[in-house]
Amino acid sequence: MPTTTADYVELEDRYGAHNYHPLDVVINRGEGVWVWDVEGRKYMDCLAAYSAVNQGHCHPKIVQALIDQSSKMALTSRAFRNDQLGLFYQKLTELTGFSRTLPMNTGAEAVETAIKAARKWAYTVKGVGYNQAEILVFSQNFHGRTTTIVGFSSEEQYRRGFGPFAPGFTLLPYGDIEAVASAMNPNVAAVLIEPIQGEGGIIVPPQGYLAQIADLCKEHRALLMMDEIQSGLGRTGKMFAYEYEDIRPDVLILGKALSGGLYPVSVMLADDEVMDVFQPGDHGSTYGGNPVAAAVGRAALDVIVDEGLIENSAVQGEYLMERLAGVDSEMVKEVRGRGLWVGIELHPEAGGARRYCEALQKAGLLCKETHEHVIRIAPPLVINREELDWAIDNLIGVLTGDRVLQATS
Ligand code: IF1
Repeated sequence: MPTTTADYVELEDRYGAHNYHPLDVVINRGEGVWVWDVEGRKYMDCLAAYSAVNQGHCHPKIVQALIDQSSKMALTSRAFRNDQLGLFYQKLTELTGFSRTLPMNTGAEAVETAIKAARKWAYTVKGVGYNQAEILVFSQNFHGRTTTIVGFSSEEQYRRGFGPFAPGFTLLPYGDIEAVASAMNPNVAAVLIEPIQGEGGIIVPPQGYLAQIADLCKEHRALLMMDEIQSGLGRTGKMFAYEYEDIRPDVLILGKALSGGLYPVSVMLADDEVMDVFQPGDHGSTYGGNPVAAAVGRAALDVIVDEGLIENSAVQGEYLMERLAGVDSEMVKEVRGRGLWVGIELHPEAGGARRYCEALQKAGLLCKETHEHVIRIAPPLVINREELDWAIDNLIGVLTGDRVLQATS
């Protein structure tokens, strides 16, 4: 039986696919913002499973929903109905204002669902010629790992070796409204965009950019499809990041924190005109909309609202930015973000963010770099001021000083 970190690492590396390069910390317990490794060390989780555990690890109310529902009825398939799905739909409509939900499991599946919806809407409602629909997407996007989705990634590594890819996507620079304006043409079915690019490096577009895209979409009758899988559900200090621009997309895609980390749950939301393109048999999923997912999803949404996590994200996030803005380190190029979602971009001379993440691990903070030079900070939204101060003190210690030297020597 494995017992040490090294044992577990060896076991994984011996039998698993090598498609990740994780930090060598083997976690076996979590509660709120904290996790523990197999050797009993305690860490603050500053990644929150890429925002899937906004509600904190193993939130008791969501755990209870999982236990209760999974011991009663777990999976019916959509060939039959279940008593949980309608309640989940209703909650989502109340929260978002969209009239309909289509449930899937992973984020990538929900994005694929939105792509299918946009294309079919283009042919059956907008009147685009068959197989001519175009979807505008953005460089540095991240929408998942399916072959269609990686086909329009601008990240060479996500694509290399996985072609041939699906046509019908036009890649534009992110943050450049002129590029969107000139790409618009009658065949454009939709614009698919992250309101803040997560994997791209916590890239916040210029204020007004999303609103201008929304206007262009209206003018050219294209759907605005917002991927809020990572940015949504409180992460940025609003329920949805698009609220910063006072707009409403035509399609909203959610995942990750929709289950608080307890289960894969994703959805595509839209109003009737778009959702009605789906007829029985057009689309589906064995697990999508199952009773456990529906019950867990409903509990996860309740926790975000009832426990004031959006407000906490806004308040603590502002404090985090304030304190980081004052960091006196030659290594830091820029600090950016919104709510409890912050990217610290380092100068190339810093030698990459990975070694800082390794140093932070030694200091008791689990962070993950994105791209080569950005440390991202995205703790569960249940974090309190005391915990945040502790994290920032350590972060500043690592960014400004000898802790990195110590850790990497
Ligand atoms: C991995 C990244 C983050 C997403 C947005 C869709 C999806 C994601 C905006 C797909 C997923 C993940 C997947 C995970 C790591 C992570 C990630 F670095 F890869 F890009 F968060 F920044 N839209 N993001 O962020 O959702 O199918 O995974 O449920 O290792 O691939 P999924």
